[in-house]
Order: sequence, then structure tokens, then C-alpha cells
Amino acid sequence: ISEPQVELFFPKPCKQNSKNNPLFMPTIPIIDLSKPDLKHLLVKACQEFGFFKVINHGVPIKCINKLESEAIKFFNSPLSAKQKAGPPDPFGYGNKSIGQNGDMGWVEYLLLNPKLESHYKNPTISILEDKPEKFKYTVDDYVTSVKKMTCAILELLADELNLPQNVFSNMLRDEQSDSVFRVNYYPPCPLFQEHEMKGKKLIGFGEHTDPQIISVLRSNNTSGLEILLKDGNWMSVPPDTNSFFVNVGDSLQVMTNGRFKSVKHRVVANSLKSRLSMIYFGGPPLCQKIAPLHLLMKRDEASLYKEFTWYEYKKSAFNSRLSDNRLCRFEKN
Ligand code: GA4
Repeated sequence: ISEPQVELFFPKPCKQNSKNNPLFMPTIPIIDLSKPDLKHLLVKACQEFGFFKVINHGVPIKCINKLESEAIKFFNSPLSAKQKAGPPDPFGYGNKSIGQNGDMGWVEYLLLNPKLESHYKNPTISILEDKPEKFKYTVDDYVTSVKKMTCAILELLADELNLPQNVFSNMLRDEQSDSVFRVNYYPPCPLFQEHEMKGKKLIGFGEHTDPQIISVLRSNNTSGLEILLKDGNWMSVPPDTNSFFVNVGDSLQVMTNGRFKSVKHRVVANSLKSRLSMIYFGGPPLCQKIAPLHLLMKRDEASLYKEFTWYEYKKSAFNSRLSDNRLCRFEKN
């Protein structure tokens, strides 16, 4: 990228310009899914951070590696070939442009429909091999396994909140569930090295919250993901290829009447190493009503949000800019 354009990719500075004191830096909650009694920790993580790391998740490493290597093959193909799988409206290949409202990032991506039976709606990633079917099965395997883990997490959360176990997981398991699968590739940007040495950051994916219920991310060994802490400082999330990172989405914040926090996050790119992440966004059916759950509310507790359908929220979200606060339109005054 040439110099003037580079400005587009600088993140906004922190509110409180952080002289991060390591003594006060919180650590990311770690949830070991193989352990009993983790429900309390899970709820705590969703309340305090809206974010946690999952270990012993049960997703086969083979299935992760296979998808990762096919995705890398795709992103390493010539641009003209990749563009055949685009534009991403709603599914396909995208490059630097994010959404429809002018957001940009140093990123290439694939947006895919994770519905097992509806891959005809996905772009044909035919550059990958002579058998384009193969990629679809690799995605299916991965999504099936990650979705299973995600539903297990949602059930533990519901249980700890004394809600029917399936309240959240049923929304993902529903045939009509409006979930998305995304593969992001952040190419190295050597032109940026000079800026990086001066401590400047290159935006890969600008700050935002996810509109859905829950998002589950797995990345290669390149850092870049940052979450916004309550004190206004950004915290870098060290990559871990053996773990998944989970964040609460806007819809879950609403259903828990603000108990769980939809965490703001962003990705900064790197001048030397590429980053690859694969994210499953668990969303409800379009007709699903989203509102604070009555069963959860204490006597006299005021509902913080108006009721809306996922269709209404999604429509409003897709008309917003990445960094907008999308929930404020749906707050009760
Ligand atoms: C953020 C979460 C998911 O990646 C996504 C994104 C979507 C897109 O890339 O098209 C959005 C963004 C995300 C929220 C606000 C709108 C829509 C880009 C954007 C500017 C697929 C999603 O569902 O919402």
C-alpha cells in the first residue's frame, strides 16, 4: 500500500492511552471443558470479560489442520482465481473491504454458509483442487464439531443461570439457524515494518462487537487479536493453536439483560507473519425474538432492551459501520 492509503489502516488510539502496568493486567479466563464444575467459571467469564479461552475442547486436531491447510492454499492462489469466489454478498471472497458501508482492513476473507445441506449457496472454491466437493466436506466436518462444542458451552451457561438447558443451544441447532462461518487471512505487510517499529499498528479488522449469540475462533500461531477491557485498554490475546477463543455476541447480551458482555475486539496485522483465523458465528433463526429472558429476571428488574427479531437486528447491523454501537438503538430509555 502507498503512504496516503496507509492512514486508513491505523486504529483509533486507546481512550486511556495505556501505560499498561503488567501488575494490573488481567488474564484471560481459561475454561477446561474436560473438568467438572466449570459452569460457575464460564458464567463469570461471560460477565466479566465476555470472552474466554477453551482447552480440552474435543474438536479433532486433524479436522482443524485440514481446514487450515486448505484455506491457506486458497489464500495463496492468484487474486484473479480468488475473485471468482467473490463478492461476499452474502457468501464469498472479500478483500480489504468489510461489509457494505466503507469499512476497510488489511484482510482477505471467505464468508461461508455453514448449513450442512445448503452448500450450493457457497462460492465454488474450485481453485483448491479438481474435486471442489472436498473443501465443502472439510468445512462441514469442522463446523459440525465446533457447533457441538458451542452448544455444549451454551448448555452449561443456561444451566448455571437456572434456565432450561436448551434455551440458547436450540437457536443454533434449529434448521433455520442463521449462523455464519468466516475464514480471515491477514497477509503480512512488509511496507508497514517501519510504522510497526515506531509502535504504530496496522488494522486487520477494525474494532467491533459480533451481532450474533456467540462466536468461536481458532487461529494459527500469529498474534493480532485484541479485546477491549472494561478500563478502556486493549489487551492482546496470545495465540494458541490448541485452543478456541469464545466471545459473547450482542444477542446473548440482550437475552441475559446485560449480565453477559458482548466484548469489543479487533485484529491488528503484522508486517512479517500472516495470520489465519476461522470463526463460527452462532446465530438464531431470522424470526427468533430476542429480548431479556423473563425466567432470568429478578423481581422488579427492569428490562434494558426492547424486543426485536434477529431479522430486525441483523438488518440494522448490516447497515451500520463496524465500530458503531449497534445495540443502543434497541435500548429502553
Ligand atoms: C461482524 C461479525 C461477522 O464477521 C459478520 C460481520 C459483517 C460482515 O463482515 O459483513 C459486518 C459486521 C459483522 C458487523 C457490522 C456490519 C456487518 C460488517 C459490518 C460493517 C459476518 C457479522 O455478522 O457482523
